[in-house]
Amino acid sequence: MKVLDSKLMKSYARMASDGYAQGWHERNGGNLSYRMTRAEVEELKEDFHYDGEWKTIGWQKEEESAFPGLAGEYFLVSGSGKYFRNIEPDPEANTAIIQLNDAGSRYRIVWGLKDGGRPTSELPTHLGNLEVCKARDENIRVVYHCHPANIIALTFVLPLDSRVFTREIYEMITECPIVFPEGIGVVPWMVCGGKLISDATKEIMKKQDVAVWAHHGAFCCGYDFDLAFGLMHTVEKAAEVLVKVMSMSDRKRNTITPAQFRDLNEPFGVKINEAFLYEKKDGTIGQLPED
Ligand code: 2HA
Ligand code: ZN
Repeated sequence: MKVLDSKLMKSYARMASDGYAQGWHERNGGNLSYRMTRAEVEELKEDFHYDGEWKTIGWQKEEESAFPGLAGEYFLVSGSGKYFRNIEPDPEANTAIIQLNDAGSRYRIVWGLKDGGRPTSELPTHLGNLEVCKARDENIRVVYHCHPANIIALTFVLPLDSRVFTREIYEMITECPIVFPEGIGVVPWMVCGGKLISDATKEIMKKQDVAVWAHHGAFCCGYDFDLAFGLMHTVEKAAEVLVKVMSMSDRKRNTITPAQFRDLNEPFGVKINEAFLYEKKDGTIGQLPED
């Protein structure tokens, strides 16, 4: 089958357009990667070419940038400098399918980027995340990065602390702790595309499905495009409510209490991480547990 006719490419491109429609992908902002199943590779490989050069993965020395947990696997990724709004009209120019070598230390393009180019500048972060996510749950295949305005806005006013960020977001929409009971990790400002930010994000993704990058955007993972998009959408919607609340007051008159959050565990079959259910003294927004 042709990649362009596949359900995989159609779902990938639809997610790119949905993210663009949300306003999360100004210019070339954001990137999206998908770890293909064996069945998808089998179905599409008649459309692949295997004459591409094996290239090093990023900023690091080859031995430092190996992803052995992903050796030999195939990924559908967005292109560096490409615009999300152009993916659905022309996937072959704006995305690529890459294969990693047997050491997981180099990649080659087997499909796409037909007018030239490289995979996303955040490729090492995507592969690092996909590797740790696969190790904790083999079904996680999607890693998504975008620039949602309300999440970014909150990184200027909330303490850059995973507990505070998670708790404040949780209080905004009841569904939040059910959708991401392990909460949100927060990475302080760092140079994007670099090793430091990649390592920091990977540490978060070992346990959590969402990582906020201060003054930049967010990363999330999921089993499929619906879940990854839905997760980002949920976090950003809650962030929007919090921005509205903070625009009206620095204090909440009413909110969801820790005891009420615990009441969600049983009916929804989740175990909301207790680290986020600390007691607060009053309705002040952005309190640390030790405040
Ligand atoms: O331009 O979003 O973080 C792509 C990015 C880099
Ligand atoms: Zn970005």
